[in-house]
Amino acid sequence: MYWDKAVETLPAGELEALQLRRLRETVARALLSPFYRERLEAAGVTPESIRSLEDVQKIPLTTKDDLRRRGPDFLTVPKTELVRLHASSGTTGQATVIYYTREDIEAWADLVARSMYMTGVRPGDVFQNMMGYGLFTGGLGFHYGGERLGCLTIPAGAGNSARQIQLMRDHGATVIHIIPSYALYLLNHFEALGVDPRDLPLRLAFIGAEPHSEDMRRRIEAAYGLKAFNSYGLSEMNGPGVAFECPEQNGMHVWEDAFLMEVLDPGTLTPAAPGTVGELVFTNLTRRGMPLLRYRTRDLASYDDAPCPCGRRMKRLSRIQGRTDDMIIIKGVNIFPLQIEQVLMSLPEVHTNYLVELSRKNFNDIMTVKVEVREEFFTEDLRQLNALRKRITEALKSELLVTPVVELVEPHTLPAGEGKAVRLVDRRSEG
Ligand code: DLL
Repeated sequence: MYWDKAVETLPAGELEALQLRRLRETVARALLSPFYRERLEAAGVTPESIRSLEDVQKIPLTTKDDLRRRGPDFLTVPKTELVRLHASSGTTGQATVIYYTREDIEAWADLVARSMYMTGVRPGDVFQNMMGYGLFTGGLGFHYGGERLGCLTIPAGAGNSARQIQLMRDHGATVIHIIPSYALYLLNHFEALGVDPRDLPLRLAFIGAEPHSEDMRRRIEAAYGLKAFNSYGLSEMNGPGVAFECPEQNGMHVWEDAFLMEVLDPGTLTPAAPGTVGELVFTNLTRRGMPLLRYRTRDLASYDDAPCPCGRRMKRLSRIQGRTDDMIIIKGVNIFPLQIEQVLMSLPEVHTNYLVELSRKNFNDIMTVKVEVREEFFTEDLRQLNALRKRITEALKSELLVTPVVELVEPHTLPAGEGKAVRLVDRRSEG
């Protein structure tokens, strides 16, 4: 049940002691980098000044902008000790580069293997990794994890849907790693080929890298006949394998022996209480080549520190509710795209895809939600379609408190890809 029982079940107090020791070691290491030498000296932070975990708050926060501007200044080893680099997907602006030493790659592979093992993957499983190989961490991160665990690992990569299905059938994939929006999209190809994914030996899936709702997970589980686990990570903290769901499927355990997590009130930047949504801030506790201290992720979530029936004490993270930078403010109301998804995916008539467009007319913000409707509900009868459109509008309005313009479109007409889904197009600056 445990990949590393001693660490995963560390009793109260011992985990914190380990974290404190590693935090001080990391501060000492970070002082080897030009960036943190400047920052920490200016703030008067030394390893000795960190006497408790709360003292982490003495350390200045690190932002994506720091990484963009000063990238190589974060290195604590000569470049000759580096064996890999990855770059963030850059969904919000220019990409940032992360460098890894050999030990960093090994430690990362171990965390991913631990995550996979926790959900029930075992040596001998056939693991099809359907994420982009390359600068994105989702592909190679899980590839090394799968091999480490002892799976027959298929480096399928992203896209090429017909081949994905062929590979699954030919090699009897039992475990898949897939972007959730692509998992729903791929169902169209299964249907076209007349193959029912439930007839395949698939039993587990890892879905992550983009926000998705509980209903979306249940749809994927039902359509594929498997259990799907939420997986969270970001390039700046290696990539995947930062937090992962256990068989309870009730929050993602943060691997706190490797990452010190803070959840901060986005306004005051002071610690948020358990159960309260705040911005996630992470500090590497084991990284060698490029340790980051108090990295602001911009991701919003809450945590639960109650013991989990699985026996792990490590805190559990809620679903990522959104990012501080993807919040839509419309008519003064704050809206996260995930709220829209939650409403849409709970309606059986809604197909797999949707798109939110913001525009401006006469100084008024307009939110248009384009919704794909399942074939069987897309009738020629205008009255019925209108009734459905009204129902969707009402459902969105009661969740969001603003009234969107809902447009119903036929299945497969909205743009869909193999990478992270684009759910929001903001044209307000054009109008
Ligand atoms: O997406 C790492 C990853 C790969 C995670 C594969 C899981 C699976 P980046 O490209 O740097 O790294 O993007 C990181 O994606 O800050 C979140 O905003 C978002 N994200 C990642 N996982 C989840 C998730 C990878 N489970 C950014 N739910 C993060 C919601 C997620 N958002």
